[in-house]
Amino acid sequence: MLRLSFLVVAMGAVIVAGPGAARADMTIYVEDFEENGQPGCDPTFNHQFTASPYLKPGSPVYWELRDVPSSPEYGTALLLAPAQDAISFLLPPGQEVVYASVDACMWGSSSLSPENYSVDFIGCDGSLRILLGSSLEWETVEVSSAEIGPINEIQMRCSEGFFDNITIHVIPDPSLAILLLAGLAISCVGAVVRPRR
Ligand SMILES: [Ca+2]
Ligand SMILES: [Ca+2]
Repeated sequence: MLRLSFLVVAMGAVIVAGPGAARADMTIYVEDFEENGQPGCDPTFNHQFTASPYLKPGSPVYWELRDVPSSPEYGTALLLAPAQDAISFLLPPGQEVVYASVDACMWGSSSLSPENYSVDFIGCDGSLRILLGSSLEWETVEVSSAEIGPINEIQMRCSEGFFDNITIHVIPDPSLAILLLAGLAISCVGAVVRPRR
């Protein structure tokens, strides 16, 4: 019976904690554009570089991993000048992204086409677009799954600017965890009520 009580408490903990809260089974991945001390991409993040949809057709696509001269603390960062990077996540099955953030430092005028300097977070239940400033200072933009559902993709675009420290918080899919615990609880109840010989 002690074992059954533990399982019921564990199930309650999973339900109460919900997505987004800090928890022991959360994994944090950061794309810092460095691998083994060299410029490089993290294999968890799948980058797809295309033309920005907010520039006229035929505009060049240029991206590069390079140091940020004015911000050595960022090390290597991603320069888009101009381009769009659509990032999806290569995660094990049964995982979901409950939080995402991006550091960005823009320059150049965004007055003609503000949407060309933006980050889109695409979730299962909606999306969020954040327009970036052009102040030459780093800013952090973020979203949680409470706003748009589990996050599937991040789209970053600009005519001239750096992006770095793309961060995601990943947890086991809560519905799968609850199903698993429910299955365990049922088998445990079966063991408890089974008549002894
Ligand atoms: Ca970096
Ligand atoms: Ca890295």
